[in-house]
This record gives sequence, C-alpha cells and structure tokens, in this order.
Amino acid sequence: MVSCEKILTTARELNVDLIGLSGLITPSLEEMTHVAKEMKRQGFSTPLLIGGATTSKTHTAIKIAPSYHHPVVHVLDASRAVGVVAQLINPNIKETFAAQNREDQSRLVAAHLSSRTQQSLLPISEARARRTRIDWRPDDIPQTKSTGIFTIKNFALDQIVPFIDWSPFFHTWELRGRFPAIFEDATVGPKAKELFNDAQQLLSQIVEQNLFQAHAVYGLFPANSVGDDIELYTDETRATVLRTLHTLRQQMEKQPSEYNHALADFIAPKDSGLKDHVGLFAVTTGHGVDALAKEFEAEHDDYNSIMAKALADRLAEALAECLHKKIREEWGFGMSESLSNDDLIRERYRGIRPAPGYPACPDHTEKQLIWEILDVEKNTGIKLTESFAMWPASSVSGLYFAHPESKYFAVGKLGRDQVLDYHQRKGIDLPTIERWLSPNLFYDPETVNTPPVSCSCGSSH
Ligand code: B12
Repeated sequence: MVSCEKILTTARELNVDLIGLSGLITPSLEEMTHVAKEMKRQGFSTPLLIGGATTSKTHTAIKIAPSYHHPVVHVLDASRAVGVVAQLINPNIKETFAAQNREDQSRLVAAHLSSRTQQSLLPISEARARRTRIDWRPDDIPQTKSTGIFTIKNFALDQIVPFIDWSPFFHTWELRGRFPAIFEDATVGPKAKELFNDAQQLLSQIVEQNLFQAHAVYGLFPANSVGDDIELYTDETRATVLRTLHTLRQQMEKQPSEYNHALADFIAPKDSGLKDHVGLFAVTTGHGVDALAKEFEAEHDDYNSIMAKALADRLAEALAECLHKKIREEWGFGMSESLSNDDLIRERYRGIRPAPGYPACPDHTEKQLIWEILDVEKNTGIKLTESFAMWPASSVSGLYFAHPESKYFAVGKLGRDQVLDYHQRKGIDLPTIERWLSPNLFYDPETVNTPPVSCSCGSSH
C-alpha cells in the first residue's frame, strides 16, 4: 500500500542499512519486483528483505532476486529477521552470506524448472469436460425472500463479537495453536492467556465507546452459469444480464473419479432452466482503527497499536461470518440451522463464501465487479486501491454460494489456453491479466515458446 517512490525516497533520506518489503496479497508480489527493478535503476546497493503471507523463497528467487544485483533475502518469519540482518550488515560475513543466499536461490530456480517439466496440465477443453458433476435438482436451489442490494451502516459491534474466530488472533502474535486449547499449551499457554485478557479489555473499550465503525453491503442476484462464467441478471425474468463474473478452472491432472472444479460449477447452468442465485458482499470494521492506533503510537505504545489492528481484523472476519448467517436465513435454507460458534468457525454450514484472492478465485481483479455492482465505496467507504487491496485494511469482500455441493478448492496452475480464453471473457488485455495471475501461471509470459495461438480477440499471441 506504500508507493515504490515513497519507500525509496525515505530509504535515501534516512540512509538506511536495509529495505524490507512485506506482501499480504498477490498483487504485492509484482510490486516487489518493480521495487527491486527501481532499486537497480536508481543505483541502490542496500540489501532487500522480503516477507509476508503471500511471499515464498521460490518466488523471491525466481521473480525478485534477478531484478536486483545486491542481496535479496526471503525471511519466512519476522523473528528470524534479526539473524539475517546481523549477517547482512556485518562487514566480515556479509559477502559469504550473500554468496550462500545466491547459491540457495540458484538451486531453487533449478528445482522449480525441473518440477515444471515433470508436471503437466490438462488442456482447458479437457478440464471443462471434467467439470464438477452435480445432479441439478430443484430442491437444492433455494428461493430467496428478496433480491437486490442492502446496506447496513454502523452494524452493532457487540453483535459481531460472538462470531470472532480467535485462533488467527494468536497467529498475529506468532503463537501457534487453536483457541481455546492454546491456553493449556505448556509453552505458549500463559502468554496466550495474557494476550487474550489484554484483548478482551481493549475490545470492551472499543465496543462500549464505538471506536470502530462497521459497515456492510450485500446483494443477492438471480444468476446462472454459462460455461465458466456466472451471469447475474437484473431481475427474475433473467432477460437482461447485469454483469458477468468470471471463474477459473483447475487444470491439474487428477484421478478419474475426481473433478476439475471452477466456482461456476456450483451455480445452476442456464440451460438447466433452474432459477439460481448468487450473493456478493463487502464488509469493513476498519473505520476508526487508524485513529485509535495512532493514539497509541503517539504514546509509544506499539503493543496496543498492534492489538487494535488485530482486533479490527478479527471483527472484519466475524462480520463476514455474521452476515453470511443472515444471508443463509434470507435465502431460506439457513432457518433450520442450529450451529454453535465453533461449528460456524469450522464452516459446518451449507454453502461457501470464497473471496477474490483466495485459492478458489485467485484473480483479485474480480473485486472490481463487486465494487461496481454493489457500489461498495459509496455504501461502505471501502476503497479499492490500484493493486486491488482494500482500504481500510480490516475489510473483506467476496461471494456467497448456496448449493449443498459447493466447496472450497484451490485453482492452482493455469495453462496459457485458459488464460487466453479468460482475457477475452473479461475483456482485459493479455499482458495485464497475466500480470495479475502471475503466481498461478504455468508458463513464463516473457519466454513463452509455444506457437502463437490465434485468438478471437483479433490478435495472435
Ligand atoms: C489476518 C488475515 C486477514 C485479515 C487482515 C488483513 C490485514 N489487514 O493485514 C483480514 C480478515 C482483514 C483479511 C482480508 C483479506 N485477505 Co487475508 N489473511 C489473513 C491471514 C489469515 C493471516 C495474515 C496475518 O496477518 N498473519 C499474521 C502476520 C504476523 O503474519 P504475516 O503477515 O505472514 O507476517 C509474518 C511473516 O510473513 C513475516 N513478515 C511479513 N512481512 C515481512 C516483511 C519483512 C521484511 C520480513 C523480514 C518479514 C516479514 O513476519 C511476520 C511475523 O512472522 C492470511 C493467511 C495466512 N495464514 O497467512 C490471509 C491471506 C493473507 N488473506 C488473503 C486474502 C486473499 C485476503 C483478501 C483479499 C480477501 C478478500 N477478498 O476480502 C482480503 C484483503 C484485505 C485488504 N485489506 O485488502 C490471502 C492472500 C492470498 C493471495 N495470494 O493474495 C491469504 C494468504 C489467505 C489465503 N490462504 O488465501 N485477511
């Protein structure tokens, strides 16, 4: 979320020893390569550290390190940064460390290339022939009470709290374990308890004083699938397409009894004649978080600043869960549910809630459609940045599917045949879509050596 220019200007001004980049979602990966290229162009020699949920040693070796001629080091865990930094700034050992890092990265590149030649993907036509087999029965297609767009401003925070999944809260603080069993852990138990108590105290203050504002917008739309796309209609006559969502299909080779899933498989096909629906949503609990975090920072209280942000993230996920429950009820099939909070956290309910960026729909640009259809910025104040991150950070957006057989899966690697087809379906030029899908591509767009395929967009690629 910080521009390359700002990072590099600040680094020069402060004459820093190292630059560290952190990437939460896929678009950050491309941005990191851009920063590395800029560092080379501007003649930097500062080592570059890479970390964050979406980064990996292999990606760093293949995509980022070749763009910069000084050490680029992937650090899995912030607690290991101290050891790495100590070696990178020690004049006696930094050369040896850098050489070892380069050697490790060459090995990773070689391993990656050889694993790619050993794997193969199904042609997209074959993967489509192996789409999820669903016996489309009218009884499995719930009819909704109401379709359209609904906005909830200032959702009561105390109603969201019971939906919090606390396990990821401990991960933020680098404590591994499931809540509440984590309290019994001999090593991390006492620390976890202390953190939890502090969190409860701050959370009560946030709820009582309404320090965060929670907003949500959601919509249920008449929808049918057409191939790998999902058409949303303006009304139940289904005569006019409102917008089309695009899904990506698994192309990995599987056992004959297994299917190659795409999310579109879970919506009734248009030619089935069944009147299916799909839900879209965006929620935030992030308004007010920066102000509170800054108050703590002004008092040099980093602990509570991080605590405030961690609580806001938990509330955002909890609001998505709470809204999902409400939508299952509006959709009819949720009325008979009697699930505990633990059942909700373990997703023991009918239907799924995939979000653009998650493994079942790795294309972050699909968020743009959600923004346009639900008028998300106007209705909730959540902005979509150029790299499709959401601001405030504590925000979640995604889709709701109701079919009992809908499930989560990972799309995995994509062949060029599917990407060519996808760029046409979305109407986004090929290099742009390849950039967004870069971590999922099974080929290197820069060195693609397959014969040009003539594409019905009019050009040959
Ligand atoms: C918490 C979380 C959230 C929270 C908070 C997000 C935020 N404000 O930061 C909420 C619920 C709001 C959220 C939302 C979303 N999320 Co989320 N989220 C996570 C989750 C579960 C944990 C991330 C986290 O905070 N971990 C704790 C911190 C401490 O760990 P960390 O970030 O990995 O950092 C550690 C190391 O990596 C390292 N490190 C990190 N940076 C750096 C930098 C340097 C220099 C160094 C040395 C080390 C270092 O040190 C840290 C401590 O060890 C991950 C899954 C996961 N298990 O990682 C998904 C995940 C990051 N989210 C994901 C996605 C897709 C999203 C959404 C786009 C979904 C959506 N459509 O709504 C949104 C995006 C939000 C936005 N603002 O744009 C995906 C990203 C996948 C991708 N390829 O893009 C993940 C990986 C889940 C998944 N498996 O698909 N998310």
